[in-house]
Amino acid sequence: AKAAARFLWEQRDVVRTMPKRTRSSHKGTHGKLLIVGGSKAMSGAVTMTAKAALRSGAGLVTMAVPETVYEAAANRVPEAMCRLWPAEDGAFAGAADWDGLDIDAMAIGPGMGRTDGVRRLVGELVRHPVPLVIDADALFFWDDYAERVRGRNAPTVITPHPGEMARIVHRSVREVEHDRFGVSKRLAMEYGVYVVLKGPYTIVTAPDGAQYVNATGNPALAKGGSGDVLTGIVAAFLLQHEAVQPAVSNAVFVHGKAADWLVQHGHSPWDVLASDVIDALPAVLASLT
Ligand code: NPW
Ligand code: AMP
Ligand code: MG
Repeated sequence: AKAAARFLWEQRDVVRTMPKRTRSSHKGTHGKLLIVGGSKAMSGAVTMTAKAALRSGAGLVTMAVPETVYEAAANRVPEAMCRLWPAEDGAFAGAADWDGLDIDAMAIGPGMGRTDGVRRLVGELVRHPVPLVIDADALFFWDDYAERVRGRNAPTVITPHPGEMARIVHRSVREVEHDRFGVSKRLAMEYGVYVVLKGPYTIVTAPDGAQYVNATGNPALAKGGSGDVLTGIVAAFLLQHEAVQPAVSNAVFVHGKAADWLVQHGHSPWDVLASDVIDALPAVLASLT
């Protein structure tokens, strides 16, 4: 049998694969990202994703949110554009409004909730043929659209934490944690997706089964919002890298490194907020140029 291809993705790999920003670039060069998320009870998630994406170099970011959370979302990230999609009970009502939307990549899930409207919307969004990051509540409906994901002809990245992964593969969290490599690899190869199984030592698995382990990050990230920030970095890097795996691994590395930087610069493992992780991105990215 062929030996398992497993690699540690280190700082030198990041430095080697980070894209350069050319002198002649303009905001369109670096990609138009659509982030679909938010609900009345969770309006912060989508704004953290948007801000993280902008801090990670995305050229133009639009947040599509249920119309009921529009003001909360728009007011928090002035650099992002905002699109109001139909709402029902404070969450998405199920229909996407693509009118005049021109996008290069999409991230879906943060704070969406799990209503039937969200279920219908997510099923529609995965049909759109652009690079796609699926996270959080959008992963809750995996069984509904998994076959459609297999047929996508643009890259798909999913970013489950162990609880979300357990639901996707119909196993317990214990079983997932016991075989993180095996569970990730089977899922990635079966559906042709890039799988980011989060936690200490996040594993990125490519559709060909190759696996890349990340060693940055610390328990300061064990707080609500951390994953929403990661999703924004992943989406922004997808827009700017030539290849998907380095984009995803670099995003995971930078996210963890930002948390490490914080605890080395006056923060404790207790106090760090997901927003602080976004605010630490400049220091980390500057160290990689
Ligand atoms: P437990 O808690 O240990 O018993 P869910 P979610 C289990 C939004 N947010 N890491 C865990 O078990 C997100 O974007 C909005 C994590 C529990 O049973 C989503 O849309 C915020 N979980 C939505 O909330 C800030 C683990 O998995 C389940 C685990 C729901 O996301 C916060 C949790 O997963 C948040 O990001 C592990 N290692 N191991 C905002 N400000 O707007 C086991 N679990 O139920 O899918 O919920 O991750 O909180
Ligand atoms: P989520 O559960 O979706 O908010 O995602 C949590 C994020 O924080 C993921 O990127 C995890 O890898 C990271 N994280 C959570 N706890 C730890 C930990 N103890 N050590 C390192 N990273 C962590
Ligand atoms: Mg999450």
